[in-house]
Amino acid sequence: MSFPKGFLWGGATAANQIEGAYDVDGKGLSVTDITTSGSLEAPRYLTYKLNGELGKVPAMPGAGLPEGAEGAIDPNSYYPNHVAIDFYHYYKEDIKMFADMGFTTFRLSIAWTRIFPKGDEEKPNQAGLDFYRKVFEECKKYGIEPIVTISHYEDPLYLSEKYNDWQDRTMIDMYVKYAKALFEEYKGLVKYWLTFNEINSTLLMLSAFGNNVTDDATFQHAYQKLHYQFLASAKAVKLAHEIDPNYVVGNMICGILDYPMTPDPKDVLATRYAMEQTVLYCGDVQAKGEYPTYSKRLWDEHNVHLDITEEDKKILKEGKVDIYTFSYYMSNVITTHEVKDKVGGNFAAGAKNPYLDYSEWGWATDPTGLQYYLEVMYDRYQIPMMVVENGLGAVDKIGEDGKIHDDYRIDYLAQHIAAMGKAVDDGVDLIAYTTWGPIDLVSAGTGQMSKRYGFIYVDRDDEGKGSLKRMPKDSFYWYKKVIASNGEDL
Ligand code: BGP
Repeated sequence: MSFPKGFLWGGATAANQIEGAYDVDGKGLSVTDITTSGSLEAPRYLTYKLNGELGKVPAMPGAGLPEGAEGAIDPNSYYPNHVAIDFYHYYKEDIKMFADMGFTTFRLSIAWTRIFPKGDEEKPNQAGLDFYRKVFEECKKYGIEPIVTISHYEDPLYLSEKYNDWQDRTMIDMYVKYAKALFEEYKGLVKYWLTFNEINSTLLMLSAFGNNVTDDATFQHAYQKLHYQFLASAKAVKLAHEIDPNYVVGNMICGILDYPMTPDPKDVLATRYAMEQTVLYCGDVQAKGEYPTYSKRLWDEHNVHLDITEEDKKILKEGKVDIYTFSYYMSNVITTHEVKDKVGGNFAAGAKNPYLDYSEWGWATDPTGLQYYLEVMYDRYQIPMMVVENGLGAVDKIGEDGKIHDDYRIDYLAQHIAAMGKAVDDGVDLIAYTTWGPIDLVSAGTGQMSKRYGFIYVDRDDEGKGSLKRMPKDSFYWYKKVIASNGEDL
């Protein structure tokens, strides 16, 4: 197994899940700032005000705020993203710890509302631009190459409400204005940009993980949102290359692999259809620059009508991504038959795979699936790839000796790195690997801190209590060794 010389090793984060400082230095409210905490058993809520009354609605796919409601912070609710792990003030210490592990890359997102607080301003908020410049300069001090996600589920609340979650073309202009400000500001400091984090989650969340959403209106909303995001992404790619030909721009897909539960041809076809809707549709538009032939079936299935103009098609063709990046945590099982053995958990409810183990959150551990995904998608798109999220969320305990022996995380990551190495040996042009959560952070799905991913433990619990003290786990020293050996010594 041999990772190429110069392969980028690091970890991935998102602004809303690490920074905190949700209302500092001019930052505006993003949708995550009105999202309460939840758990494996109970959903996170969006809190709002309607006719002067506070209310809340489950933050689930297809659920928006009630008509006329405005997102609002309920003083009696707890919002984990308001402080998160306070990376906003700890960034120097955290980046130093990443450097101590030997990171050569670090994936983070820029909070849109630090740059454009409401999203419709003409000029960017300089304090926001200044913060990320300091972060990137800190990375460069250690030879760490940033991979920057432009939008990681952090839409400005004002825009989200005004344009009903990307239901208006104006959102494209708002996004491109934001991306332009970043491309101009960080020229020479940043090389890698990702346009939208897990852009396919808009569809994935409707039909996978047991969320069996079926109403046409929700699918119309989802496909329309995606059409405008595809255009925004394509315009950003083209603009990036105009501003700095050295910029490399990628998409970012939530790479959930589906397997048929039985060899019944109906299950095999159903699995292909599931993959097309949840993973291939977005990857094809962004990496091939056009809607795939099966789009018509997907739209007809839910009576979806999109306003796709000839100009739109030209934009998509001209804005194909340079690299294909994705997150990989688990695989799923699809069947047309009755499911006897179900897996529970958040985002993972469905037929259980009898050949795989599952985490406390119901996510299957499937390193072979990662090798398979890499080889299938490289064959499909033939552009360089990055794995920009992969990790094990687990309940880590501090041992009697005051240390955290997370050998289960070492085992999970070692298997997945070995699988990537096999894909590389099979010819896949893989250029980077960033584990999800190099440092404990707020879970997107549940808002918990107790679903820990990090090589670094952060003293903060699900109720927001703790000193925020950082502490290396056993995996911290293991990953240092992996990086030093360029993936050889697992
Ligand atoms: C992905 C998101 C990340 C991260 C990850 C882990 O969907 O891109 O932001 O949250 O999921 O999921 P969770 O945090 O729910 O464990």
